[in-house]
Amino acid sequence: MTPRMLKVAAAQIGAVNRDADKKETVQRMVKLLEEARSKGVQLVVFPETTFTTFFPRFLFEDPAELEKYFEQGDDITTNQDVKPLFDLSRSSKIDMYVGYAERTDDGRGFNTCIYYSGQKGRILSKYRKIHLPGTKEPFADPEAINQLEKRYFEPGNLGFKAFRAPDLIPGVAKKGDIPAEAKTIGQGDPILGMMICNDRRWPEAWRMYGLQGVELIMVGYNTPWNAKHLFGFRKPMTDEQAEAEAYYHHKLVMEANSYMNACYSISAARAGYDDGKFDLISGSAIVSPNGYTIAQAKTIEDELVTADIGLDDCRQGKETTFDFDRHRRTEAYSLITSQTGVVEPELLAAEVP
Ligand code: CDV
Repeated sequence: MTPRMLKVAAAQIGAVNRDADKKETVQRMVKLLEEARSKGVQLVVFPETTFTTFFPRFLFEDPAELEKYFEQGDDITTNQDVKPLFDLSRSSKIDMYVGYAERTDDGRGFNTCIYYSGQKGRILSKYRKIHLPGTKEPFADPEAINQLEKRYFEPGNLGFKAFRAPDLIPGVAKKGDIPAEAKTIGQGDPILGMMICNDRRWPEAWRMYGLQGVELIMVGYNTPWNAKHLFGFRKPMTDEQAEAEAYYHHKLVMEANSYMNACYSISAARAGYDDGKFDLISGSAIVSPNGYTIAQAKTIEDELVTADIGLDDCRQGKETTFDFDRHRRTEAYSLITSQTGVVEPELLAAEVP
């Protein structure tokens, strides 16, 4: 059997200010893609809403101003400002995950990412963020950092759909090579899944992909470390503690969920201090199916984080501890899809016999 090896990268992007020129930001992405090409990388993951600053932190009174942060149309790959990135992906034959704010042809707004196949020269898959954090209305406190994703985006309507990426690994099994009744775990073109930022904190999202045999999850993110109104004020913290905790939670969910679904993951941050004051963690990372971080960003700037990964390593978990077929007990999981919020057991009587 062909060893299913891949060289992959997270392309972390540092600060992008509110008034940044989109063409210049795309040039920063192009530079990272050129570095990826020089290192023989086959697949690059860029962050959430990569082309602009993370605009949902602002309230826009002028719709025309808001629109500058969206990419218009169902297929953005020929939009003038961003086209150079897709042209380079195609000429270099490097596949990409890219996040952006999508304004559809019929005027709807989504927080979206696409998987663009540099091999095929077209979009292979699209995902729209399902777990939108934050609020619709700004916080009353004028000092608060807002997260108005519920105002600007609809929850994603494309589900969690895994897909196979063709031509990334030569010589793998194709349809017809293996009898239909044979167990085909760990063969064929790589099975990929996409999430966006807050989705990575929800085990349901990972399990949806896990159930489709996913081998590599890609996630772009914008995570502030000091948005107190958003995270709550449960205990006083120094800035150092708040920052350390935001990193800890990011690493925790990437490692734990990669392990529990026996898949690799790549996470790519929009990092740094936008406008010199809006903090975002870095921590772009590549995690193994055993839950170990095998490569991680060292800076809060533009940085390419690379690793060689062997997709066959997913088999150990998928065939043993997390062989879902043998060990899952769906008859005990009905609350997960029938109930959204928490329903606690009733309060106890004053005296419990
Ligand atoms: N862009 C995000 O989805 N950010 C959230 C923050 C706001 C909690 C995150 O989960 O990182």
